[in-house]
This record gives sequence, C-alpha cells and structure tokens, in this order.
Amino acid sequence: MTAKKIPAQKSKKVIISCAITGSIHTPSMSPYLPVTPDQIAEQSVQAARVGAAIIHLHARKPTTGEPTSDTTIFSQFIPRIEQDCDAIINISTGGGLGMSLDDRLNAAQKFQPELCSLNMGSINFDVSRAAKADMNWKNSWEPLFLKQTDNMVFKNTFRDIAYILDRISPLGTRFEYECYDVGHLYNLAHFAEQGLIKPPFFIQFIFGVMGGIGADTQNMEFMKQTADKLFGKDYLWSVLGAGRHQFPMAEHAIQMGGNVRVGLEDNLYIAKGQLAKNNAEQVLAIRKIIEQKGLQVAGPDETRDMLGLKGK
Ligand code: KMH
Ligand code: ZN
Repeated sequence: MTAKKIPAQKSKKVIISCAITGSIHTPSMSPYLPVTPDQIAEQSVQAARVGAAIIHLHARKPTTGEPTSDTTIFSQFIPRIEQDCDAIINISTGGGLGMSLDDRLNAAQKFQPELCSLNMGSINFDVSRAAKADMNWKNSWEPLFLKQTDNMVFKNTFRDIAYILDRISPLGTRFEYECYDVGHLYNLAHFAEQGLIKPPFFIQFIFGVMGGIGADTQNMEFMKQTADKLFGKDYLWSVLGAGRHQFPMAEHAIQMGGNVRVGLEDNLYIAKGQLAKNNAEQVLAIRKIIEQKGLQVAGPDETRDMLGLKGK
C-alpha cells in the first residue's frame, strides 16, 4: 500500500487521538498493554504530554486485564488523568464485546466527559484468529474470549444508537463517530437529518477490522468522498487503521488533510515485530511524521475549539 503523492494541506493542525488500552487486545499479547488503573493513568498522561490531544479510554479488571464497565475502576484513573494533563477525555461507549448496552454507558454517564465514542452500526468483529496463536496465555479468559468472536455481532442498531444519544447528549458530551464501513456514514447522515446530532461531526474512519471495510488507500478516498457528499464542510475526520495498518493508513490520512488515532487499543507494535513499549512511543512516532510534512499537532484547547466541546 503506497501512499499517493497528494500535497499535504499546510494550514490546519492535526489532531492526535490516542486509544490507550481498548478491549480487544489481551495481556498475553504484550507486557506493555496497560491494564491496571495506575498503568492506564500513567500511559495516558505520557501520551498527552507528547502530543495526544484526545485520550480514548476503556477499563480493565486490574488482576486479569479483562474488559470491565465497573465505574469504581474508571474512577481510579479518570480523575488522575484529568488532574495531571489537559487532554480531552473520550470514554468508550463500545465497551467490550458482549457487554450490555446499559453497562457500556455506565462510565460515560458517571464521568460526563467532553467526548465519547459512538459506533455507527452493527458489525461482525472477528479477532478469533488471535486465539490460534501459539501463546502462553496468562489468563484463561483470553483465548476463550478471542475464540468466540467469530460468532459475535458488535450490536449497534439504530435503536441502540438513538438510546445512547438520548442518554449521553443531555450531558453536554459530544461524540467521536466510529464508522467501520461506508454504510455507517449513511447511518450518521440519518441521525443528522433527524436533527438528533449537530455539527461539527468528528468522524473516525476505521479500516482493517475483520467485519469492516479493508485497509487500503482507495477505500480511504472513497470514505472521504462519501463523507464530503453527505456532510459537506460540517465534519472533521480522523483515521484508525487496525494492527499493522495503523501507521500506513495514518500517514495517508495526514497527507489527505485528516486527523489520526494511534494507541495500543488499535495496534501493539511500533515497527514490524517490535512491540511498542507504551502509548507515548506511538504518539511520538506519528507526531514526527506530521511535523516532517510541515504540519503542526493540535493542542487540547485548539481541538476543543475545532470540535465544539464543552471544556474540561
Ligand atoms: N476498537 C476500535 C476499533 C469504541 O471504543 O467504542 C473502535 C473503538 C470503539 O474504539
Ligand atoms: Zn475503544
């Protein structure tokens, strides 16, 4: 996948989001995946200090690393991150595969952050191939969880999305709209037409999840053309490439004038065969690419203005 030669847009600043831990990777895959509240807080603050304006968060059970919606665990890292850096907190409403919709909303309702993720459609989300890896599993839940994902739907029906909007929008929280395929942009347009969401829309184009659109640059251009058609100037876009697609897709997005998401939620590596030692390493690497193109990284307050957020 070679990036086409498109002149970089010099005027605007690039927003870096960092997704710290997620709910898909498991602790045996990398010793650097943050799992405990201390690790999540430390890596979030480090990532913010080196240029991430937005920190996207999930929680895990500290002893096993299993994804959890328990707000007492979120409360062991969210206030610390808020206190130790100025980054925008973005809490997942995707939670972990298999969680109920209400559980997925617990943390967002409690902490009322500036941003939440909102997944714009139901998809297959298959990471079962990871269960076949020749791995010395640290916890029995890990291979069991991974294995069953070939028969799992990540459910985000129109009713579910409306339910989330109904509960979270009144808190003044805005959304990062997660679009895993072109149809999800149309779903988003439907909610915009209903007047249930207001611009500017911050859209995350997600490439390379098994169940979503593939990770190639033509698909990125098609997603962008479709979003232009549906939302005109009313949106900002960012790119998340899953796994090994993270950096090539992010670089192409920067070249096309988009924003980027990195972090160990999406990819555990910093180079082929080399695990990232923390989230900040990936933030620094993408920052270097942005600056080499003569562009600047957006700070948290600039990002708040660009996305129309309520503030800290
Ligand atoms: N795991 C990513 C592919 C969410 O948390 O709501 C997308 C994501 C979803 O971050
Ligand atoms: Zn997430």
